[in-house]
Amino acid sequence: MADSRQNSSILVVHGPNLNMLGKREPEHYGSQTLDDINDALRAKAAGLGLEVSTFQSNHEGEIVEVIQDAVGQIQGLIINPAAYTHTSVAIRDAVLLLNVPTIEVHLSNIHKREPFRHRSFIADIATAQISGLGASGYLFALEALAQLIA
Ligand code: CA2
Repeated sequence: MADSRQNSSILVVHGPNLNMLGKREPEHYGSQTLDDINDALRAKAAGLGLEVSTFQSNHEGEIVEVIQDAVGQIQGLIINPAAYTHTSVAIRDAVLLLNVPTIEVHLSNIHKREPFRHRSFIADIATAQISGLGASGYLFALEALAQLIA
């Protein structure tokens, strides 16, 4: 008999400049590339019975659109809005449309950096924030989502 169970879908969104990971500023953001992080997420997801799709954009509107397109399609969101963390009401409003467990991830500890990075437009609508654990933060976020949506 066919197995009708489907893997839960997780969307991972990376904001502006994160396509430069591993190429500049390793002291802040580590030496792994974005492809390394996405590959590690896919490998971990397979073991957790989840499906991960990843998206990176340097454009606020594209991020809003990918989140809108995910409404009703995903069971969890991992988002590092990068600089838009500190500025974007539009991404906040899009995340609110989803109504799924959401983990905000930052590679660096934004609370130990410049004051303008301390404010997040996502933190109070996210389930949790992981900040300062480098690329591992994304994997911890995936584990957390696996438990939250089990
Ligand atoms: O720590 C994080 O993950 C941040 O979201 C990264 C953003 C920064 O604006 C946030 O305050 C904290 C910046 C991403 C820039 O990524 C780069 C990667 C390599 C080289 C240069 C920039």
